[in-house]
Order: sequence, then C-alpha cells, then structure tokens
Amino acid sequence: MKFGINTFLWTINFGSKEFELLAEIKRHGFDGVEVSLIRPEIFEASEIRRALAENGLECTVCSVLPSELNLISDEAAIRARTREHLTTCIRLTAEAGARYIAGPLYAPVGWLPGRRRTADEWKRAVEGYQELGPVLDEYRVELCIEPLNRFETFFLNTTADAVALCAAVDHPRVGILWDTFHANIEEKHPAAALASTSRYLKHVHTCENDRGTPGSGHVDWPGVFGALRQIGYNGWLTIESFGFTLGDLSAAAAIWRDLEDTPEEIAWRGVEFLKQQIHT
Ligand code: LER
Ligand code: MN
Repeated sequence: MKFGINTFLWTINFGSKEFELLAEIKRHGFDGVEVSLIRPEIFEASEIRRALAENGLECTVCSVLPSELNLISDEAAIRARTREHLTTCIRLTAEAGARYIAGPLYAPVGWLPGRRRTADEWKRAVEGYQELGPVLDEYRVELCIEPLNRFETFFLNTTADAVALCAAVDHPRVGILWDTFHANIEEKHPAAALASTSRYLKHVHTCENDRGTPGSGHVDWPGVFGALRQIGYNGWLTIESFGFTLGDLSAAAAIWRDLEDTPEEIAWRGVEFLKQQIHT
C-alpha cells in the first residue's frame, strides 16, 4: 500500500506557494501527495508534477465541484458545463502525473435541497459518468466517486449506494473513494461495508472519527485493515483532514475547533500509526 497526505490540511488550492512542504512530507515517510483541484484555471499541473518528482513523491488528485456546477442538475446546460469541467480536470490530473481523481464529483459539497435524491438524479449521474468514460480511457485516469455523510450531501451517503452507482455506470475506470470519516457516520458496520466494495474500491481516505489524527479516536482500524486485506486492496491510503482556519474550506468540512495542537500532527503521527497497522 502507498501512503498519501491530502493538502487540504494546509490549503484549499495547492500550488507553488506550498512546494516548501514537500521535503518535510517526504521526510515523514509519505509516498505521495493528494493535491486539490477545484479551479482548473489556477491549477499548476506541470509545476506540481515537477516539484513532486524532485521530491520523490507521487501524486493523486482530490476534487470537489464549484458551487455553480452539478452533474445531476435538472438543467441540461449545467450538466454539460460540469462534464466539460470534469473533462478538463481529468486532463489536468494526467498532466500533474496522477492516475486518480477522487472526490464527491456529482454535486457541490454542502448542497442539501431538503429532500431525497430522485430517480432522475441517479440516472443523470450514471449517464454523466458513462459519458466521461472515453475521457478517462484517453488520459488513463481512474475516477473515484466518494460517498459523503448526510450533512454534506443528500445524493450518495452509503457504501451500498456507491457500489450500486458504480455497477450501473459499469466502466472499469469508475470506482469508489471510501473515507473512514464518512463511513463512521453512515455505516452500521464500516469494515463490512468496506469489504463489500470489492472490485470497485479504487482509493481510500483515512481520517479519525473527529477528522483528527488516525489512531486517536474510535475508528475500527483493525476492521478497516482486515477488510482491505480481505479484498486485496493495494492502493493509496491517504490521510485527509482540513486546516483549522481555512475559511470556506474549514466551513465546508465543518471544522470549528483545533482538532490537534497543529495540523502537521495529524499528518506525521497519522502516517506512523497507519504504517504500524499494516504490520499488525
Ligand atoms: C469531504 O468531506 C471529503 O471527504 C473530501 O474527500 C473532499 O470532498
Ligand atoms: Mn474524503
């Protein structure tokens, strides 16, 4: 398995200003960095590729939709703009040297219309991802769809729904990003849910139940690692948490207090803990 750190811990838009972090990230034993891609026009793909390579780090991409975009919107023009945006993001993912683009790429985080998802929305998501299939093939990128907890989306909350969505899309490059934080809220048995993702699992976000340091709370880590072993997962384990004072980003993730003394503690202690778990 490979260990990554998501840069939401420090910034909403990762770029050259943050390259000074890379040597320290490498020194603490990470194999890669998960960079955020929200606004393509400011994403420094080739600079990121070069800086990560210089530091011996690999890249994955985490993406969320800007508030004006929505793959399941009832407006065809918005869906078309969202597919165009995702096409650009997939190309930029490849340009940054990454093979995975991951996140809740169906609707903006925090969009809660106050009702259940409709059959039409489900169909639009399936069709939207199917239309992106050839783009994923062209750039050899895997799209990892992330179910979020009910307070961040109404569209996809459970692992079972994520599996059903991927089965309906039925494209080998479309699969699941499974996040320990969201699963802890939504699943009765997170480890069993993780095992049920089977061949659809493409990426994992590791985070404690309070979004703090992995290993410091009540996430069932032995269960999580047991499930990963059971399905033969050999991909990324990326620590994802959020800066404590990052304005909109902290607000989107509902971070209203310091989770640890410093954000770095989540990364450095977290990776140490996760590596120990592999050997237990
Ligand atoms: C959001 O809660 C999350 O888990 C991320 O991966 C980005 O949306
Ligand atoms: Mn996540």
